[in-house]
Amino acid sequence: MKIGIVCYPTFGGSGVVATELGMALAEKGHEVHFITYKQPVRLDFISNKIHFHEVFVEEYPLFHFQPYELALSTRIVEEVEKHGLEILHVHYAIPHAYAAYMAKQMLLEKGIQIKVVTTLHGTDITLVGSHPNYKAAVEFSINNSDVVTTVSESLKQDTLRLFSIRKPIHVIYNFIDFKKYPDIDAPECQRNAIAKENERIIIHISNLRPVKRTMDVIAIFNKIQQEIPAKLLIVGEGPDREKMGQLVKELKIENQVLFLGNSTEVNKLLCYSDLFLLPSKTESFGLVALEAMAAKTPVISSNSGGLPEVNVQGVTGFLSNVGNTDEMAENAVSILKDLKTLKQFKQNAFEQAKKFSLNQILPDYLKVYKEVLEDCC
Ligand code: GMT
Repeated sequence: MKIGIVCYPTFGGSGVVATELGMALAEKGHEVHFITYKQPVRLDFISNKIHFHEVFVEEYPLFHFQPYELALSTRIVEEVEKHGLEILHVHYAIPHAYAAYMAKQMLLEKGIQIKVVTTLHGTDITLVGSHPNYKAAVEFSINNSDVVTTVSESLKQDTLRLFSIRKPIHVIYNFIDFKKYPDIDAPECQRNAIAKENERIIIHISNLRPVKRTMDVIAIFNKIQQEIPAKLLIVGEGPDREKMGQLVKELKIENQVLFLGNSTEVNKLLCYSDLFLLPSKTESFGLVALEAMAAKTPVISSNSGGLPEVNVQGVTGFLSNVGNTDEMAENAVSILKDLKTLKQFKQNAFEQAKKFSLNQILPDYLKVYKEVLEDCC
């Protein structure tokens, strides 16, 4: 198949899923074309099966906002014509599903059919998409996609609750490529580079936005480190970075908290981590929690959105109400306090992650592609 993928090329989960999917499809022999404004950060190889087409938006004095959707839909039309793409798989509805719809209409005028698959990822529905400024356009572009998928059952229910949707929604969970996860015992997994023998390593990875409740991350860690010697790794960059640094200073835990910035190799940081913190206000799936579990790292999370579909209470970690940092810290200590318990949680997390392996999930996307093409013309 010849598939165009439209996504955000940044560190956000939707871009990561889109990129990993594209690379997996190419490995299976499909021709994949990424169409976006920058090379996706997780795209670690270009081959004759993987192509990247950059979308340029010209500056013009009249434009207060650059018309990205227009440039994107124009580029889609060009690449579909040039390469004979059959499917356009857009990740994150805003503005990708809208641009795809426009491109599809332009192509129809030229007698070319393209099928549009839209994958909804989370905030495109829950936070941004349902905002009155965007709602009508998002609803229209979902209803006019040929196939719609969500990354969790919870996000499907949110979509049905917040919009008037006239078509079936397929749940296709996010996935993990286990090939990319080094074993805890592998030589490159150097935990002593980060922590002393008696210290537990706790980690949080996100784009440090308010929705991640980053202040809760610090508060939970502060309580844990009063009970158990520990280090906290903060991976990512974002608007909350400064506030987090300030709180760390106020709590006088600067020596135990390491801000590492963005990383393209989170698997290498996760391999020696003992616990992952994800106290988010809303989380449609929590790909990063799954990535942690694939690296045998149990998860302390909130119970919002799709997190209960990934993190299993008392088995792979614990889930608490949003904001209940006392309970989150208590649960964290109960996992970390003795090595036997920690080892069991690590193993459980790994077993649960296997249910979301690339090999299990990729066929679901291939089935959707096949069906949408068969339904063609
Ligand atoms: O909101 C983010 O942190 C980024 C966002 C994205 O789309 O780039 O992540 C969403 O999609 C991920 C991949 O499907 C999910 O794992 C995240 O749970 C989801 N984020 C939220 O719902 C807040």
